Amino acid sequence: MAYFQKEIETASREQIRAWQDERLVKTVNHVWNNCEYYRNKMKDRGVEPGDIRSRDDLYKLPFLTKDDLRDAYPYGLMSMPLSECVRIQSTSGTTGKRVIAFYTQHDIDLWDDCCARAIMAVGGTKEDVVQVCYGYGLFTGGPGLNGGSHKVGSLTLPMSSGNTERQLQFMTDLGATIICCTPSYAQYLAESIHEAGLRDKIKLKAGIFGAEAWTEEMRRDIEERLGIKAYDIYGLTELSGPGVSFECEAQAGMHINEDHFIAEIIDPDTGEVLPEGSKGELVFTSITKEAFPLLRYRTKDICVLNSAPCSCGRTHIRMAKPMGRSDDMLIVKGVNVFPSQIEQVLLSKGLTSNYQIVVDRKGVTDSLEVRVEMTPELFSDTMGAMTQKETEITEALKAMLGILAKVSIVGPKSIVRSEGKAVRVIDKRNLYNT
Ligand code: DLL
Repeated sequence: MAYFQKEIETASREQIRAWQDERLVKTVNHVWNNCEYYRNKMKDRGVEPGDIRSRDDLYKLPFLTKDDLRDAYPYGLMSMPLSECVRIQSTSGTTGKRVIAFYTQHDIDLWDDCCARAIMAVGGTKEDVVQVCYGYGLFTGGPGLNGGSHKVGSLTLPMSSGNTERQLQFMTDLGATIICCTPSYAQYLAESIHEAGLRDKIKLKAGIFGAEAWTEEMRRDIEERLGIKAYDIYGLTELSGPGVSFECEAQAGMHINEDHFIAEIIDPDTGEVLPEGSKGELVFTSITKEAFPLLRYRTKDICVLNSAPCSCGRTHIRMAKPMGRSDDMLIVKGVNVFPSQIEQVLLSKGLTSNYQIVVDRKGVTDSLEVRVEMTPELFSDTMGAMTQKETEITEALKAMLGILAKVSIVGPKSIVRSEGKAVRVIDKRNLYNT
């Protein structure tokens, strides 16, 4: 069993708790003294640094939302002088104004440690060749895993996203053993490897996939097609990037780096803190960041926490795969629909995860269409068999969602492949509003 920082990763729960108590108090004082935005937010809530003596007092602090971050753009949440900052990263801004996160060198060091833990948890060592095909640049995926891979001492291939032909060339010529990319791009790569007849030429043993929601069905599909173990990694730009949590060999939830982040689960409607094991919105407090600390940041990701001991020996609490963001949830005909539920049905019925969900509205009636690509096996079948498959999926979706969806099986390769985060939903109702 190999760890990057064994003493920290396997520390007792009491020790983790002690770090959290001490570091939370320090962070609260740090933002109070150095950031007017936080000071005002705390004053509005009637809280002073002296009121926060341990993590039991966390609930007293106000929540921070993405709107606060946009409001404070670009420097409002800075808690260090700009001269101490050495890097920015940024969100894509697809759901509104960009958010910029700032880092001191110390912040980057700790972030790299988190990613190094993730790489070693999947069996990575300095003997490995790590191919990073997350985007480099403002997106955190490339820089984060790159930094982690350097710390482990692995040979790092800083490929960035896209240019699939070149990815395959480096993968085979340099014998990459660990690949890091979005799960949707991993599927695209698997497809391309298969088509190019390179399956016997690759040496991959593990993949570190994250940045978007993906199902257990998709994991099995990737593992089978690439002959690897597929591990999940989670993070968000606001908190540093990938490596906030990561999966170990047990593949049973992602260990949150609790010496850097305190996690809470809240009821997204009332803000009430829920007991461990409840499903709700994940809220994070960073306790070691200098430039851009976040207190009680609402991620909008819906998941469950579990502090039961893990067979890997790590003691840090685990989070289940987020089942999607509360803002990814579609309301169709008044019913809540998560794209991940649809993906689960499609894969369980032997279809691909190349799918698109189209929501429209005629008058006052919503419609839901699921377009999914046929597999080569289905392709060779008769039209009758395809229609039968469509009916079978329609019924399975009805059972899962409670509403009727029109299922269209479309030709292979007719749905655009993604090199980063996949775009699964086309909500034409929103298009009419803009
Ligand atoms: O996606 C950081 C990242 C890069 C994570 C590479 C993992 C690997 P953002 O672009 O700011 O940052 O998006 C953050 O993506 O709130 C989740 O909704 C979603 N997300 C990230 N990882 C996962 C995951 C990066 N493993 C948002 N499973 C988060 C499900 C994920 N959703």
